[in-house]
Amino acid sequence: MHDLNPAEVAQRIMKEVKQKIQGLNKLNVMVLGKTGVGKSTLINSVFQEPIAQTGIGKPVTSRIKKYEKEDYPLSIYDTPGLELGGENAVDELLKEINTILKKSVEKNDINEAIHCVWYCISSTSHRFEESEKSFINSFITEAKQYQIPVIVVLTQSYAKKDTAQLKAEIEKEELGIAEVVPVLAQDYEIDEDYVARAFGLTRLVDVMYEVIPESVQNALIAVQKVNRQMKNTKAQAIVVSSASLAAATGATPIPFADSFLLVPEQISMLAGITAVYGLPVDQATMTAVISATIGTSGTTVLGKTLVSGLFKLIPGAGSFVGGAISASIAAALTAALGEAYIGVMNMICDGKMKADDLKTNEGKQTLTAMFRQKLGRKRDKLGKPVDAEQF
Ligand SMILES: Nc1nc2c(ncn2[C@@H]2O[C@H](COP(=O)(O)OP(=O)(O)OP(=O)(O)O)[C@@H](O)[C@H]2O)c(=O)[nH]1
Ligand SMILES: [Mg+2]
Repeated sequence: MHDLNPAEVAQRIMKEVKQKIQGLNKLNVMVLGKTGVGKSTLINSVFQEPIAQTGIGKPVTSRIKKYEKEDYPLSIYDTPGLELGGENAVDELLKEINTILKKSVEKNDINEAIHCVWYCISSTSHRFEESEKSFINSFITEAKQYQIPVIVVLTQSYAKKDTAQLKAEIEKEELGIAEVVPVLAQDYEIDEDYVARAFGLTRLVDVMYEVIPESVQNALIAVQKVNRQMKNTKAQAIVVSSASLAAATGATPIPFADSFLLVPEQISMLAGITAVYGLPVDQATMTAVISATIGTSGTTVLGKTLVSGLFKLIPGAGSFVGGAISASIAAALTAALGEAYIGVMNMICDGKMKADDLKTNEGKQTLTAMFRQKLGRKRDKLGKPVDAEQF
């Protein structure tokens, strides 16, 4: 059982990635706003999986559709094609919204409750229309009662001055909105020479993180694709705790041949990080990750590979005595592996690399070099870097 090869380890990791994602509570967001303001564009720009684009929305009511995907911790309630004209139609819609909000919290299930409402207003409308004001006013009372935060998103904000004015006008009303967040979800071509760049989505995700229940924060980190800092911070926290767990394992001097004892912490760490970034990493890619770091070939025993000299790269590893792996070496190896993997995740997010590239020699060399560089960092006993580098 001790001769785990990279493919087997990778298989375990992939299983654990799935479990970690399934273990997340489901984040439920309701998106309101008139037709054409950019709700779908916003949803598809913020979240990793284009669920509102490809998913077939299930009609919840005549005007509200719910989008979700199996084994994915996100659902979106959307109001496609909504017009705010006609008293009756508006009253009817308000009733539907309130019923959904009410029902969602009355189930007393975090996976069913609506955690946040985005009310979208297009910045191009220039003014806060009376109809929108009374509409927000009507459902915000209800939402407050169920402690559901409402964020007003000013979409299509390519003219910053107009947007700032509209934001101030809305804030003046003191409607009880969590925040008014201006965004441009996608770059907007004003003319051939001038393109307004997308902005504001990071802020939107930050505001959401603050107002949603703590128990769905991890789902938000995983499903959003615009706030990298949020993912990096979470991934870094996973590395720190895995490294200190590994230190605890390594603290009892164990023979080198047994250093595969580190594996469970590392498996859990790589799985956790993979879930945080939400990138499509398959088993073959994960095998390559293992091979390029703590293992070298399909037959290498992870423990033995450690013996083969990696620890020489670790500052202070000379203190290693009598065929035992010290707590600090265990922590350093784990931390370096995690940091290198975070580095790769970021390269993939930046488009500098594809997950598939890790299967090529060049990709593996990039990762190996990154791992070695991380091994060379100065750390405390629990694997926490003491230098200024970010990860
Ligand atoms: N460039 C750019 N175009 C946008 C942006 N937001 C919306 N649009 C455009 O505005 C149009 C309407 O956007 P949608 O996202 O379909 O609007 P919607 O609110 O979902 O509309 P309904 O589904 O009809 O309620 C589309 O042509 C989008 O491409 C943006 O941030 N940047
Ligand atoms: Mg739409």
